[in-house]
Amino acid sequence: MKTAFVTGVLGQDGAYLSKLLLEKGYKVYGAYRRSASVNRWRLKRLGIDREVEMVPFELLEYSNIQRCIARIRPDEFYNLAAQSFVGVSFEQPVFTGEVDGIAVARILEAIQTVSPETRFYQASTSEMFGRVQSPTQSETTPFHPRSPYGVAKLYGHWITVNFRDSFGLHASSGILFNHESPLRGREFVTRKITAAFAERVEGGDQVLALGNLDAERDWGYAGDYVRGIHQMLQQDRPGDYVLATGRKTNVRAFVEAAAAACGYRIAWEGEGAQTVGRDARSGRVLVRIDPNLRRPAEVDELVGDYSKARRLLGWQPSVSLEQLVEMMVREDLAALRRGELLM
Ligand code: NDP
Ligand code: GDR
Repeated sequence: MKTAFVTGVLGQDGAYLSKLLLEKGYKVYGAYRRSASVNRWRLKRLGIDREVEMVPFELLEYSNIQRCIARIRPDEFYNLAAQSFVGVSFEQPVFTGEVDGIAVARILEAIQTVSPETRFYQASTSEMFGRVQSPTQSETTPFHPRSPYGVAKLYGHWITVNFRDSFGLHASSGILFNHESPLRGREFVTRKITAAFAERVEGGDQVLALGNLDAERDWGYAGDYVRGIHQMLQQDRPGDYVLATGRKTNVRAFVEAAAAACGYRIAWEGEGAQTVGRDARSGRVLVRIDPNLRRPAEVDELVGDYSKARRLLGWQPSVSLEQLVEMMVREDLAALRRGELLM
């Protein structure tokens, strides 16, 4: 039986990847950080909370990382844990640098020392491209990160490449564009939007406050992306791969799609910070702008070129943006109708 060690197991990708690995017959060790209230809602939602062996794990503590790896000596190590919120990284640049950057070196150092046969995956990101220099971004596009998060992840990416080149580790980096799902955290804009509209339908009266409506992202479905992550570690040779859909959409259009899935049509009025989105039928304000939600430096547009992954991994996305929005709204509504609070 193959063994996999998944950091960030309680996050969106950790949950989907663990489910996939269990289906493939792996023994899955799920690494989580200790806290007063550990929340396994995603694993429960996928029905796998009893199947994953949970391991307390802290990215900031080298001895803890080394002990875990020495004890388990996993065939595959997926490093998904991170301070993953770009906005927060402007408030916590040093912490983000430690967790998303330096910690990757800790893990690689520990693997090299106690389990050099372990295959390693690093969760890199399209945020490393930042101020984009070409219409689409691939593995060869130059990087120019625009946030402390992007800068920290760039260190994580290069240290992965470096340990591969220097010590021959089977270490791969997945440069993943935004991927979403019903299990996405509510602080990210897609889920913030679908959850807000679902709550409206169920009688809520909160106006949805957003920052920059013009940002363009390449949004895919997380379930597709974890398939690609797993495939990267099944290759004879390690490498770096972009996973994306090749299509970009702005935040405004995502709002309209989520509203439509809930039976609303948005009528926009005003400019910039004065923009509001009304329900075209009743005239009620559904969306407003909160300038505090804008970032000190923004990534205006991203759209990925995943041809390398298609060619070498046979990977391609299977869920369109319309299907994704529909799926997220449907699950949010279903959870509310079961009487659950949206997480
Ligand atoms: P989430 O934020 O949902 O999950 C991240 C997990 O990391 C959380 O469970 C968190 O624990 C854990 N974590 C944070 N800090 C530590 C720490 N110091 N020690 C141990 N665990 C820690 O992220 P996603 O699942 O969306 O993303 C997975 C990875 O992929 C991240 O590295 C992210 O940066 C990267 N990525 C994500 C993309 C996306 O669109 N989703 C795109 C590209 C890259 P807790 O539950 O306690 O908060
Ligand atoms: P991102 O995702 O920063 O791309 O990082 P997020 O959903 O936070 O933002 C996407 C875009 O929407 C704009 N935006 C808002 N964002 C949030 N969170 N809240 C708002 O109210 C809001 N209004 C507008 C943002 O400015 C941005 O342009 C995600 C994370 O998963 C990272 O970990 C990952 O690496 C990248 O995707 C790829």
